[in-house]
Amino acid sequence: MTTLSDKDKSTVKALWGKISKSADAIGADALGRMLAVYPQTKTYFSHWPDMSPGSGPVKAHGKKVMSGVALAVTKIDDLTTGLGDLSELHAFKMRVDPSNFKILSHCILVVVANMFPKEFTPDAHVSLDKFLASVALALAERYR
Ligand code: HNI
Repeated sequence: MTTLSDKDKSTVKALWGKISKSADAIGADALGRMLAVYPQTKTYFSHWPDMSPGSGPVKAHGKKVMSGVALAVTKIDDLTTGLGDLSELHAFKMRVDPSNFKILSHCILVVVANMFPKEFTPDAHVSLDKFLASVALALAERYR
């Protein structure tokens, strides 16, 4: 597993400072893409009236997901502890297969690259990718 260096942490915090005002839009687009591109992820949201990109539930849940990412940025020094409660919820309440965390992480990366091409430098790309992989790993922690 990749550990986040001090440089990764400062790069992610600086990037987050530039993009967090668009967190809701990033979340909505990333979640909409996840459901459209990886339809196996739709099983968890079958109670929604509309799972298509831009729908009300997709926007609302995208916002929730990004509040989790915002929390992760504040807990970047200890993601396992910081995301422990969220991991527990996904494991035992929502029962989300942890392989899906990597899928959503990928979609978030794609959306940030798409919405912030100037900020998405190679350095920012590496550190954000490592950070999202660490978030996915921390969310998978309470499954056993
Ligand atoms: Ni996730 C609820 C954060 C990935 C399915 N999810 C949440 C909540 C947050 C959150 C925050 C609200 C918790 C609460 O009620 O207190 N989810 C995150 C983060 C990621 C993630 C940070 C990864 C980056 N969640 C996923 C994935 C799936 C998923 C990949 C399924 C494919 N999440 C859910 C479901 C709920 C949920 C289902 C409950 C929704 C609801 O309406 O109660």
